[in-house]
Amino acid sequence: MQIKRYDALSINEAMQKIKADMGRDAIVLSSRRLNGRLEVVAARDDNYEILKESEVEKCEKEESDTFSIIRSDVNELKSFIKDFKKQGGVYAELTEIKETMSLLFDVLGIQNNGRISSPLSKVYYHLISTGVSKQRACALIEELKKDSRAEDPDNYHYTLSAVENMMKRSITSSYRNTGKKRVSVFVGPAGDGKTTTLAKLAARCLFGDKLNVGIITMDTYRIGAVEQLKRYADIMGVPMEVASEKKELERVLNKFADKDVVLIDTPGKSRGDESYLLKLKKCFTMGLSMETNLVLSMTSSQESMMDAVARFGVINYNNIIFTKLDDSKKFGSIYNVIDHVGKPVFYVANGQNVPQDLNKMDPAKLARLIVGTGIRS
Ligand SMILES: Nc1nc2c(ncn2[C@@H]2O[C@H](COP(=O)(O)OP(=O)(O)OP(=O)(O)O)[C@@H](O)[C@H]2O)c(=O)[nH]1
Ligand SMILES: [Mg+2]
Repeated sequence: MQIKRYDALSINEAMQKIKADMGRDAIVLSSRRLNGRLEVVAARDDNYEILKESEVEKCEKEESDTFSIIRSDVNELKSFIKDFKKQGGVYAELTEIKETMSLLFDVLGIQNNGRISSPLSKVYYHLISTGVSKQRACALIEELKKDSRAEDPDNYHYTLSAVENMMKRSITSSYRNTGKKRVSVFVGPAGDGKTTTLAKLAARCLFGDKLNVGIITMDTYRIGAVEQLKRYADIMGVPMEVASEKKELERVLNKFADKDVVLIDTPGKSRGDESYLLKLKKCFTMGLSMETNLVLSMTSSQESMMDAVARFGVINYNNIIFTKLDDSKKFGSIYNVIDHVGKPVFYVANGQNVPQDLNKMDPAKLARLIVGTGIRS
């Protein structure tokens, strides 16, 4: 085993030096700051492939020690980030730390048993290719390591289905305390598919469940919004009312007191109109039990989705509906969002056709969708 010490200004720079000097199989043993500079100790085992069985055990112990060192590095970096956030105006440093963490997650995810081609490493790469964040992919791999069969190189299929099951279990924990409500509200960023999804659900309640449906729109902002929903309501023969503020909303909700289901559409709000969200929140605090669906488009970037789940958190939404799955090839961001906010996903939309392009989802279907390549029943 070769062990070397590297001096650098940042972990990012140190990792580049290590990679260039010792190659991709090198692992970080320790790192510490000395007078503003960083000292990193890295190692590479040249004889890994010809290790005897007795040595493998020793090696695995060393490796798990290494991972705990890396894990402590990651924790250290996390606390750096917290401090930097407090200081503000340190975008460059944050970017560097983000890149460094990304590299560290790679080291954690790839270096399973020292073999880049191990089934766990393949699963790690697969998860990342679906859009699952490196941090979450690493956490799943760590969990997978508890299952010895998951490391069988001849049974990659088993390893993949094991990670799918783990994801299913993790998603299931977001489905606690859920229950259908009579009144359902649709909120979300502009153009993400609120009105279309509402129309699909209205048709499903009406024709599928034979329920008595009423529709309300609060979107008096966008030109043509009322007409858009009215067209759907007229085709289905469902009554529709318009309400732009709390009093009106109370009035039309009373009017729909006899309905089994009331669906409420709201205007799409993009960044920069936080006061509107507070106004919307006030509208919905009328002692009436209602569920709120946050509608998010799969065509949005991961950052935009995370931004939306944070901003609309003011409204305390109950569920998330992902739309435009037909316009996306990978679905890992669904897992990132669910894992982050812990809210259930009962529906996903995969097309513009009303009412057919809507799929009922559960944790098993979601996990299959994310790990696999599409919606299979
Ligand atoms: N490809 C695809 N397009 C969709 C889907 N859902 C909605 N759309 C389209 O996305 C566009 C916007 O949909 P809307 O339902 O009007 O979105 P919205 O969130 O109500 O928009 P605003 O009210 O303006 O905020 C329309 O052209 C829809 O046909 C979907 O699942 N897949
Ligand atoms: Mg709309």
